[in-house]
Amino acid sequence: EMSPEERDFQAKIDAETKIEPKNWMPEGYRKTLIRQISQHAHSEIVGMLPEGNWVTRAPTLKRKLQLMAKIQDEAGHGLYLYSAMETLGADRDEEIQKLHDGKAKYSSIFNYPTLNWADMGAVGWLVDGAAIVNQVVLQRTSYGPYSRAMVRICKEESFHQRQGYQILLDMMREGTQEQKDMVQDAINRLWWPALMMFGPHDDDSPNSQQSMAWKIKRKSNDELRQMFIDQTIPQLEYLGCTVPDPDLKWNEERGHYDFGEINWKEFYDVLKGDGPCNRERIATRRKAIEEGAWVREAAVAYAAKQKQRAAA
Ligand code: FAQ
Repeated sequence: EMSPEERDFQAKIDAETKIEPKNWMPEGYRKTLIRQISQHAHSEIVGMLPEGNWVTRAPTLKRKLQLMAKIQDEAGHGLYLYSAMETLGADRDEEIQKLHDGKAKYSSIFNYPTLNWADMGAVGWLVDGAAIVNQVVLQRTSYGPYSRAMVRICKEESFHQRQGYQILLDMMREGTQEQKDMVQDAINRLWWPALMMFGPHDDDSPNSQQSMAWKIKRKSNDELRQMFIDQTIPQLEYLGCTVPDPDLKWNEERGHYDFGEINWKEFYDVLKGDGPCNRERIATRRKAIEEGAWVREAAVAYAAKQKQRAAA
């Protein structure tokens, strides 16, 4: 027997009416959203680090400005998502503390190193490319603030993806053999981790069924992964590169690319904190928070002073 609140909530979900912060919602719905949106926000913030690694070594001023603009967008996405999370009653400081204690998840992809300049291209093309496939669908998520955040974020991610692909195109068209080899090397290292961004197989995804029923997720992990591969392989061919998957081939009957099995042990090792860069990423975030403490304290003191002045 549904309560009137539950009935109203379900009616909204059925009618594709967004759930807004002040509406009644099941506790599980609220918790799932806090989990997903906080993980998403942490991913944006930690995701600044692999690219931050290359700001001082960008090959031209133009590339440096583009890279800085992209990284600043990611900071903006993170703050935007933390705000969406706060509308659910979660505390930003508490959630960030969980990240710094190694208790919160963020996307596995950001625990891999960026070893050469071509990685900046491959991150933009593959990582932002995968992010877009996932986030375009999330524009239709049932929670209003999250859905609206995705609309803006997707616009910026499209620019990121284009700038990444352009880096790789330039290197493949005008580069030396050594630069072309760097592109292929970057793709070889980032291809499988990019596919892991979509999460476990649907059958091994504990959250999917309920999240799909609540319309938090609109397409499954495997569906999105397939969409990403299908749209990325023609771009790969246009570049003149390959992916490190001997099983990848077009399947005429399915109308999709077949592909090999992901190394799930590696995926779960990274989730447990044992990826190549997990410790370094968390240590860098902790240091940034500690070193920025005086700025936050000064801002609070300034705000208090302004308030006092206004009252006087
Ligand atoms: N990494 O039951 P499911 C970006 C966790 S893009 C780490 O399938 P769910 C832009 C999952 O959280 C990246 N953990 O879970 C950018 C769950 O954990 P829990 C961020 C993963 O939620 C580009 C457990 O495994 N995008 O930042 C991963 O239904 C370039 C079981 O999995 C988003 O977060 C993974 N790859 O589906 C920035 C998109 N996969 O808490 C800088 C929004 C799964 O139950 C540079 N999120 N897990 O222990 C989503 O769409 C979903 O949360 C999924 C996972 C699809 C990621």
